[in-house]
Parts: sequence; structure tokens; C-alpha cells
Amino acid sequence: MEVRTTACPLDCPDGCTLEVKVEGGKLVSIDGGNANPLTAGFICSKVRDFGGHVYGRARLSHPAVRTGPKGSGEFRRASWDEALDLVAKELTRVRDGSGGEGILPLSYGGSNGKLTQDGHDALLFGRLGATVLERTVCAVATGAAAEGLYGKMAGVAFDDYEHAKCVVLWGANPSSTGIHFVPLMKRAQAAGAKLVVVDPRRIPLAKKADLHVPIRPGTDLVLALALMRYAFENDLADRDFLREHTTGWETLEARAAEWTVERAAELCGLEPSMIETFARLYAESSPSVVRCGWGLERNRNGGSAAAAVLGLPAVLGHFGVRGGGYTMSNSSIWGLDSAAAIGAPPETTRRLNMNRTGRALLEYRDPPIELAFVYNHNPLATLPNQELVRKGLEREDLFTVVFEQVMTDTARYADVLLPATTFLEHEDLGTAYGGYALQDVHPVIDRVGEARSNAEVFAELCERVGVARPEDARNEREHRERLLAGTPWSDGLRSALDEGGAAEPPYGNRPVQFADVFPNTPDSKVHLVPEDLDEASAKGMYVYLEDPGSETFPLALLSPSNSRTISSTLGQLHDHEEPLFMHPADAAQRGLTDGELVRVWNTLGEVLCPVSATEELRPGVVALAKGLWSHNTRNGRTANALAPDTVSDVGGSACFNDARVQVARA
Ligand SMILES: Nc1nc2c(c(=O)[nH]1)N[C@H]1C(S)=C(S)[C@@H](COP(=O)(O)OP(=O)(O)OC[C@H]3O[C@@H](n4cnc5c(=O)[nH]c(N)nc54)[C@H](O)[C@@H]3O)O[C@H]1N2
Ligand SMILES: Nc1nc2c(c(=O)[nH]1)N[C@H]1C(S)=C(S)[C@@H](COP(=O)(O)OP(=O)(O)OC[C@H]3O[C@@H](n4cnc5c(=O)[nH]c(N)nc54)[C@H](O)[C@@H]3O)O[C@H]1N2
Ligand code: SF4
Ligand SMILES: [Mo]
Repeated sequence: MEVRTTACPLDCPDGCTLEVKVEGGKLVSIDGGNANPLTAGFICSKVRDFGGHVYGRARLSHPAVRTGPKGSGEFRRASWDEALDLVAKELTRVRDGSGGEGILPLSYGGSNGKLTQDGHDALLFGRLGATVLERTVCAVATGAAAEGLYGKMAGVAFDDYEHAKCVVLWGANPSSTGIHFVPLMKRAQAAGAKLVVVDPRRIPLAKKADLHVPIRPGTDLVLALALMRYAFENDLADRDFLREHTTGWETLEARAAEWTVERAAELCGLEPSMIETFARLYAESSPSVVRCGWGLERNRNGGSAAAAVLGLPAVLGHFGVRGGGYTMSNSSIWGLDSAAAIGAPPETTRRLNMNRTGRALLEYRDPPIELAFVYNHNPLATLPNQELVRKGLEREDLFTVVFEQVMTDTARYADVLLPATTFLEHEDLGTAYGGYALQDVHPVIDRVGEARSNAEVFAELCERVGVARPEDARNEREHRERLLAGTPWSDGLRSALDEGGAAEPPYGNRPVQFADVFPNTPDSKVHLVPEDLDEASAKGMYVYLEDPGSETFPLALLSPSNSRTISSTLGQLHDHEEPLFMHPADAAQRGLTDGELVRVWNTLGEVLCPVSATEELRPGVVALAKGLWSHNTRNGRTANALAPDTVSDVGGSACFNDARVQVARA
């Protein structure tokens, strides 16, 4: 038995170091390593059980071609040569016929590493002139806000939370989505930090909080503006900091002015005294830190909400001390641009916001989408407006390629299936986005069946459609070299990685905001009302957009992360029936008893599942987990069938939590 070291690149803030026990090329067990200090020697149960994904029944081990009707999951085995030949022929046929824009690459995070996306895939689709997919299901509203205000300044390290006197956890549920934050938070509380949790649900950390603010979904913008107004009115704002280090604060103050504590309380469904307590606690504690999650962006007000929340430490002048400031995503601090490093052409073709994929598949003309190439993504499980996506994939005249590790709901609709390696079988480069670790991901086990990596398959397809060039990187290693060479601190990074550890940025992995790191904006100031975002948002930034609920569909449906899966990854391992959670008062009003089968519906679709009454939700809010597969509900539909394909005010982000529904006995 051998222990091999690698890292987990999956879509999780933590970026764990892994120690993998291997015997005869096969995985025996996985546990946490220590190269990334955040891992602290332990990992989540999802990845500890990853063997079930690698070797399970659903794993794809050879290419296949459809034999049954679309969606039936009936395939025959094919050789790589036959499958790639077929795919290359179809790509060429569409490009030479109606044009490259008839090709739609459908991809999102996949293994989330820097070498498995925007590599040879970008060369292939860029050179074919395919439709460009805007990857907008996650982090684009928060990302636009963090970029606009601070140029994505590096965030407060979780390790420094123990210096804070007040921690605000806003729209994040680390007990499921980034477990290493939880013990650090415990340490911070033991050292005297007060914890405020802003979440419509009583999540595990809300139970340990000094103040749980059970906000009505989609109203975070108003709460944050009310906190600002309170600070301006009560002489708590740091006007010296605002004058010296920010622009746009006068506009922000003016836009916040309408949100008195009373008005905000009414709209957010909170007691005014709770908002005042929050305002005082956050303003008067120093250091104070805000950990901003992604729950608050998944609605129409998402971009302005994230900007207002991230603007709070500037208004209060909470920077310049260890444990003060904010943490958002750290994903871009390394300056690693995979597509640029590999030489992908500029994106000049038609663009599609991926939240509108169903519409594009059904409605695009000039040219219509004739070929969908799905990789790193399970669109049927994770995109909004699931019924339209399904109708699109059912089109007889659509040629669908699915390049996947396992037989997902989407893979069942493929015309050609290509088997992909997992992160235990290929090279990658992983960046934690919560902590500060950049780590190599190594192949540590033998490949399963005939699975191939993204780089191999897309490089081969470049050859077969005749767009490969002699100067192209040949493999992941060469791509990695070019990627590291393109960063301002390449030597340090490369030597740290080659020594087998986790590389850290030159300012260290515990930077103090406004001491070690400053906004990456052209004038190094915080732009509280970034002009481009203000212009791009329909009514201007910080203008509250009304709740989409109605008398017919009064309940707000949340689809929060689920601790068993990462988005929908690993969903094949959990075929239980998932309940809709609902407040007992809402259940009683509808005459529903715990555990009975209900129908959850709106104009977009319906889901049949059991109901579970819980006081952990506020009345008026229901929840059905994110990332479910068709086998998790009675009728094979999930929360995504009820989620609108509308987009947020800023950034064009998905609005999953703007789903408004009705519930009745089935
Ligand atoms: N186990 C597991 N881990 C994951 C993932 C997973 O699916 N499973 N997904 C990964 C990915 S892709 C991401 S993006 C991150 C997400 O990480 P998080 O942001 O922590 O997760 P979410 O579940 O999206 O949302 C967090 C919380 O926001 C709350 N929320 C919903 N609507 C609102 C609102 O309007 N306002 C406020 N204040 N709160 C609201 C929800 O109740 C939820 O508790 O996690 C990553 N880690
Ligand atoms: N209702 C609802 N839906 C949501 C959300 C929500 O809050 N509510 N949140 C959204 C969020 S935050 C996100 S990030 C998205 C995620 O949406 P997706 O990106 O679709 O996420 P996954 O379900 O993890 O699917 C990734 C797929 O890529 C495959 N894969 C992994 N590595 C590789 C590889 O190296 N090569 C290839 N070819 N394939 C690979 C995996 O097997 C998996 O099936 O979902 C969104 N969907
Ligand atoms: S999913 Fe997150 S917690 Fe689990 S091993 Fe990977 S990085 Fe660590
Ligand atoms: Mo995400």
C-alpha cells in the first residue's frame, strides 16, 4: 500500500490537501493532508467516499453511441476512434453548414481546476467560432460586485477570524458548503467574537449565533442599506476613511437614505429592534468582519445586495486591522487566466447567458443550435427552467455530445457519450476560493476503463477538425507551465508547487486588508458605485426590485446546497426521496401533515415529493435541496423545474431563489 499526496479541486472553498491510499493502482481510501493548513488533516465525508463515484455502477468507462430514443439512456459501446470521428464530423458539418455559432459548448465547473477548463476546449470552440457560453449560474453577481468595488482584493483569511470581535456570516452555510470554516468560527467565538448570521433558514451556525437575522429572501440589499443609513445618521460611519479611500460614497449615502430601520424591517420581515441591535453590534465592534456567501446573490437584487454587503466595511471603516474587513471569493487572486495562457482566440461570436439555455436550444435562429457539447456540467440538474432545457435536449435535430464521468440525467440525452477521468486520474491545478492555497492535482490511481482527460479529448478533436496548430500546448503539463509563467509571481509559485506544498501569494496567506493588500482598482480606492455596473443595471445600482411573489404563488422556494453532493456531483450515490421543507404554520394552513406527498408548482413546472415541517424556516419560505437528480423526487423533476430563467440586476446571475410556488396535497 502506498500513500500519495494530491489536492481536491472540487467546487468547494476549502481546497483540501489529500492523502490517498492506493494499492495496485486502485483507490483504497482518502483522508486529509496538511500542505494546505486549512485542511487541518480532515476532509468531508463526500470526498472520503469518492471511491463510490470512481468505481460505482454509474461510472462511464468507454465511449458509447445512442441506440434508443433520446433520454432513454440506451447506448451501444463504441471505440474512441469511432466516437471521436463521429463528433468531429458533426462539428465540421455544422461549422461548414449554418456556421460555428450553431455549436453550443455547455460547460460549467466540472472538477473546477485550472487545467480542466478553458484549455484545449477553448481552442476548439474558439477556433470553430462556436456560440460563447457566459457561465452565469454562480458567483457572477457577487463576482461583479467584488470586482467593481475592490478589484477583487484578497479577503480576510479564515484563520484571522479569531481576532475579530464581530463576525457576520451573510448568506453562507459553511456547515454544508465549506466545513473547515466551522471549527475556526468556534475558535473565534471562544476568543470572544460575537456571531451574526443573516439567513432565512436557521442553519447550524445560526443556532450558535449571538444574533440570527432570519431575513426574507431577496431583501438583503435593503437590510444592508438600512445598516448604512443607520451608521450615517448616528455618527458611526467613518467619513475620514470614505473621503480618503473611496469614491461614490455620497451617491451611496443618498441611495441608502430612504431605508429607515422601520421601512427596512417591514420589507425584510424583521423586527426594527433586531436591525438596530445588528447595526450597533457591527459598527461598534472592532475588528469586525463580514463573510459574504452566495445565497444572497441568487435573486433579482443579487448584484446590488452583494455590493451593499461588501460596502459595509468601507462605510464603517473596518479595515486596516487583523480580523477586520470582508471575505468573498479568493478565486481570482492568483491572476491565473487559463484561456489566455493557452492562446484561446478572443470571443467575438454570439453570446448566451447560460441561464437561458432552454430558450436558446428551442428558439435560436440564424443559426439555430444544431450541436450541443456538454462537459464539466450537468445542465438538466443544475440549470434553471428545467422543463425548457429538457425540451431542448429532446429535439430530434439536435446532436448532443456528453463528455462525463458518470451517467447523469443529462448524459441520458446524449447522441455520443465520452467517458472522462476524475481528479484522481488526471493532472490539474486547484485554487481554493475560501482559503489561500494553490495546489497541484496529480493522477494518483489508474484510470478507470478507457476514460480520458479533457485536455486529451479536446486536443484530439482540434486535430480531427483541422484547427490544431503546431504551437499549441500538447498536454496539461505544458498548459500549466504557460499558466504559471503568465503570473507576476511565477518563480515563487513554481518552486512552492514543485516542493509538493501549497503555494501562497507573496503577501502571505493572512493579509490584512488596507495594510498588506489594497483594492486592485486603477486608483486603489473602493468604488462604492462602480459606473459600469450602475449603468448596466436596469434601474441603477442599489434600487430594490420588488418580490416576484403573487397570491397564486406566494411561497419563496430556496434551493440551498446539500451536504451530500457538490452541486449535482455525486448525486448518483443518493437515491433517497428528498422532502420539501416548510414551516409548520404554512403546512397547517394547507392541511398538510408531516411526510405526506405534496405537489409544488408554478407556471414553469411541478415537483412531487414528501413535505417535512420544520421551524428552521421562516413562514412563507420553503426549501428543496440544490443538486438533486431525477431519482430524488416522485416525478423526476427538481427545484430547477420551478426556478425562473430571469437574471440578477448586476452580473446576469441565476435567480434560483426567485422561484415562487404554491404547495398542496398531491
Ligand atoms: N456540500 C456542498 N458544498 C458545496 C456545494 C454543494 O452543492 N454542496 N456547492 C459549492 C458551490 S458551487 C458554491 S457556489 C458554494 C455555495 O456556498 P454557500 O453560499 O454557503 O451556499 P448556498 O447554499 O448557495 O447558500 C447559503 C445560504 O444562503 C441562504 N439564502 C438563500 N437565499 C438567501 C437570501 O436571499 N438572503 C440570504 N441572506 N441568504 C439566503 C440559504 O438558506 C443558505 O443557507 O458552496 C460550494 N460547496
Ligand atoms: N436549484 C438550484 N440550482 C443550482 C444552484 C442553486 O443554488 N439552486 N446553484 C448553482 C451553482 S452554485 C452551481 S456552481 C451550479 C453547478 O452546476 P454544474 O457545473 O452543472 O455542477 P455539477 O452538478 O457539479 O456538474 C459538474 C459535472 O461535471 C462532471 N465533471 C467533473 N469533472 C470533470 C472533468 O474533468 N471532465 C468532464 N468532462 N466532466 C467532469 C461531473 O461528473 C458533473 O456531472 O449549479 C447551480 N444550480
Ligand atoms: S469537497 Fe471541500 S471539504 Fe471536501 S475534500 Fe474537497 S475541498 Fe475538502
Ligand atoms: Mo456555485
